[in-house]
Amino acid sequence: PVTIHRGDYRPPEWQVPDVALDFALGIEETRVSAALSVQRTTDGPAPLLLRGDGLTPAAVRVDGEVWNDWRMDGSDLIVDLGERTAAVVEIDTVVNPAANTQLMGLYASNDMLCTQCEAEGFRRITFHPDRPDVLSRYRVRMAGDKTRFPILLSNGNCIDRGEGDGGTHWALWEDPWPKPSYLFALVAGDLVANRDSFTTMSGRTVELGIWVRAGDEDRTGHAMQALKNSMRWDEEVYGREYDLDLFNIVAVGDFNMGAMENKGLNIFNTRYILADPDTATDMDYDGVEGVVAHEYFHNWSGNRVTCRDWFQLSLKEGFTVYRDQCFSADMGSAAVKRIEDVRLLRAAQFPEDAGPLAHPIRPDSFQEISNFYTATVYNKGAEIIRMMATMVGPERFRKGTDLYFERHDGEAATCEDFVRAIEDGAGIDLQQFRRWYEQAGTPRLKLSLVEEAGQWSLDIVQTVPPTPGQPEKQPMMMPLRLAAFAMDGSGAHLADTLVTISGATQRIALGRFAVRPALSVNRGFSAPVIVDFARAPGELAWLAAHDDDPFARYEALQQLMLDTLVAAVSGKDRDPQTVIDAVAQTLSGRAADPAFVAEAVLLPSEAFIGDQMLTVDPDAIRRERLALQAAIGAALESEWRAILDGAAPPATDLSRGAKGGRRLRGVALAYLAATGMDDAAALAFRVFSQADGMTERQAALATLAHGDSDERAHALDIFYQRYRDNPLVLDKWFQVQAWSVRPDTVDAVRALAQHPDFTLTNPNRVRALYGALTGNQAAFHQADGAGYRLIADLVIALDPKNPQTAARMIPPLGRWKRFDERRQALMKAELERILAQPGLSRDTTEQASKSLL
Ligand code: B3K
Ligand code: ZN
Repeated sequence: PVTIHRGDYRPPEWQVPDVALDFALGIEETRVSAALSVQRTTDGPAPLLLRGDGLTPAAVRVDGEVWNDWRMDGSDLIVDLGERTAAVVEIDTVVNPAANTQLMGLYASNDMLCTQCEAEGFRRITFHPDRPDVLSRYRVRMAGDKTRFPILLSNGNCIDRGEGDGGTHWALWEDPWPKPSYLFALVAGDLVANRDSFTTMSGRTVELGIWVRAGDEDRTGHAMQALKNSMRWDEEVYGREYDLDLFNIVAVGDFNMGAMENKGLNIFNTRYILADPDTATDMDYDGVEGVVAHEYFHNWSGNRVTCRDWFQLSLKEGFTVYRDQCFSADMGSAAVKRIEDVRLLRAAQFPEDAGPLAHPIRPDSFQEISNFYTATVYNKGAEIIRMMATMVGPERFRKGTDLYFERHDGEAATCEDFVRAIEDGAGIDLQQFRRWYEQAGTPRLKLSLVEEAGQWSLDIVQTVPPTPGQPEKQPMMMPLRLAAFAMDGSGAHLADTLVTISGATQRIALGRFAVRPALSVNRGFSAPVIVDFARAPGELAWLAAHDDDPFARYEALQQLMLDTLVAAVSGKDRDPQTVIDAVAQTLSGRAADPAFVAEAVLLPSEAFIGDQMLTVDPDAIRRERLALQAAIGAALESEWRAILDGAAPPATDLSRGAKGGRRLRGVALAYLAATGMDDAAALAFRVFSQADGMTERQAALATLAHGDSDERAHALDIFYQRYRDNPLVLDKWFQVQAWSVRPDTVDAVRALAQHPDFTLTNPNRVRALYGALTGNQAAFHQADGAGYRLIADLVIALDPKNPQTAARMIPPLGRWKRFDERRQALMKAELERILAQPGLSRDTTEQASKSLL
């Protein structure tokens, strides 16, 4: 495979100011005629390189004449235009959407046609430079059968439509905004819309449409509200107004990712559009809101200002994730949102940064760009933007982003452009801060408190670990929010303070305290780092109860739980009483903020416990975590029962209080069930049966799925019969079984893969079953290697159909270095078995071979 390097970037030799596309639509055969008006940017002649993937040119014309000066270079088309500086190049291609199982380019999903072009899918529709720094105005004509495709959509505005021969009709769409090919979209199918409108800050009316299959329209209300809220929020917080008269969203059932921000025509995984109380959990609702916002925000951070090349992906993704995080924080509880974001970062990004696939948020090289839509580029990328915002404060950050949009509107920009705009607009020197774009690896801050004559200071030693290709690291610049409290009742207090860390070692004065102060550090997770700071359980418990920052209270309780669990796993006796008391104390505040309490009292995940250990022992972690869960469940039984005794808020009530109440009930049920009490299964079954919505129903089902009661089988059956025709809910049925802590889960997953409702052609279903398994640490790492084998079998079977989704299943196998020798050997053997497959995709080859290093 060819490795592409960031340093090799060269500007395009040809620009394509205009693209005209003509589609004759068919599920099994779609004919595409493309007319590219090209303009040379170089002084002398240069061949026109048009990328293709799986295409054959049926005809090539230049300025209306049949043209023979072209050749294929692999799958690309090279057209020799001689001395010409401009030309209209016309190319005809034919594609088969029904056979497109990769779900890149033009494909069929449930009898409709849709596209996915980011990053390099446009070249599967027609020949084109297909690089993000080539921006064009698009004019799209499409024609097709009226009954099969009553709805014809593309980017921009529909400027004409009419009837054709033989029961066909056509539509002509024009997008006035120049865009890169990855933002092109087309949809044709039998769809119905939830329509609404939005009046922008300057008084323009925008027609909004959310397009779904007939029968699903009643489940689009939440997405529509989220869209309107996002549009208003971007005006108020960033001064960004929508720029077309039309904004359409289409939901499709088969989709590789969450959604796609195509200009004026977002295409979504149904999972992030459809929601009603009977079928979607509160978390699903939040997912819809967050992804709708994310894609909408891309209209400015991504579309109006796009990326120069794919190494700059975090320019649009990191910034847009940061924007959607702030939006969701504003719509709900900021503290809970921050906890969720940090939990995700630790679960998905920290392991990536610590493993063989570690890369900077702006990678230096890749073989297949699809492999770089990672938690690092997205979520660590968002943390980097957040740090800049934290260091300069909201007003100055806004000046920086205003300058960024003003300078680069209509351009394909770089991460460097963004940093410079923040420097100039906000007035800050980010020279050293740029290392966050260059260096991979999670920085570690080792902290110690020192005292001299009653004056206390904090000593910080910063290290950035070596990562593949980067043996030596320089210290990073980061904002660290801290506070210090006297636990002796003297009232001495260092109030919330923001310091900038930049050295390998640094000392920070905390002030005068009679005894060692309780330090609250990295408040709000101001920097995406690992803090290494030994603290007594009593100090952590005190902070969990008294810190004035809710995120810091959460962190203190988590650290206390983590210390207790790690000690237990390492065979040290650690009395759970401090944890139990701290949980009880936190629970006493549940009336004020049940959502926060529900998050705070959850035990750290098995994977996160494993991340604290040199060699992960999945079985001991499972055992000790369940034991602590049972101890807390039993000790606080009356609290948990009291939470469950009250009536559940009606499922249609989506207020913060109601959602928080339901979340806490789910946690209470899990704690009670963990005790193995006689009535636990009956209790969970009662919650399951009485549930008036999916949040309670799924929580109860997941709890039952861990055990082996009769109620378990009964509930799974009821759930299946009730929802077998609803793909998104059926995903949950697969998922809860793959999450189970039962010892036979790997066998269960293997059996479920043979279930008539399981299919490899739907990425949601694959993730629901196999993705859940890789998230189930003790099951995936089952000592005999059966979990590894199952995932490798999946990758091998899926790769020929959908390499992008197959390759995404590999990273869990790449974490072998963290496990014992036996497991290491088993994991590596599976990676090698994958690599030995003939005809393996570039996606899977890159992930599997890098995972072995
Ligand atoms: N920009 C899309 C990513 C799609 C990439 C698929 N290989 C989703 C998003 O981040 O909004
Ligand atoms: Zn995005």
